[in-house]
Amino acid sequence: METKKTNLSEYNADAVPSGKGLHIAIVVAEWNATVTDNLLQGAYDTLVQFGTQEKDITVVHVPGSYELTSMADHLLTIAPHLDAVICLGCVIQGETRHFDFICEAVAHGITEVSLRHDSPVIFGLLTTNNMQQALDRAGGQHGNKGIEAAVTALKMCSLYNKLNDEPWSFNLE
Ligand code: RBF
Repeated sequence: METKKTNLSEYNADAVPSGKGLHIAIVVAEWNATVTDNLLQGAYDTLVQFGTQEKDITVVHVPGSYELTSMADHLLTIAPHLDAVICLGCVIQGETRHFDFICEAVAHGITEVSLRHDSPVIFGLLTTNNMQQALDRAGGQHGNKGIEAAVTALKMCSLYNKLNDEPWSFNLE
């Protein structure tokens, strides 16, 4: 069924925490690069818009979405000061079962990595039936999931930092 809302990437800028002083890695898959380039642009621009310095944003390209997880894990192991890792990729349904295997592996993998390290790892994987659906969500009529991934990263960094500073305070307003 067609998504009713047209732009799913609308957000309240006042509710987005500052990205100033944060170190963030973006891991992006080369498969379906027309789509993932747009996701990367959306995520990168959003981080800069909210104050993250360009020198503090590390972009790492991996061959395919399947490699997102191992690279996120590796980066957090060698650079534990990273405040967040954003994973971006695009898997498009084909005639064989690769779609299910890759999507499941990435979803479980990202959850595992985020539990193994003390920094949020953001799931920015498009899993679509065709290229048009992917383009619609990578700067097209349904917004840009890269922007949403960056906003989620900023919100999660803020939550982690607040709780790390004051672990017993549950009033996070
Ligand atoms: N990677 C993607 O990021 N998106 C895809 O749509 C995609 N389709 C694939 C289809 C097949 C049949 C195979 C074997 C791989 C595909 N990959 C895709 C690449 C995958 O994520 C990974 O890079 C390779 O399987 C090497 O580990």
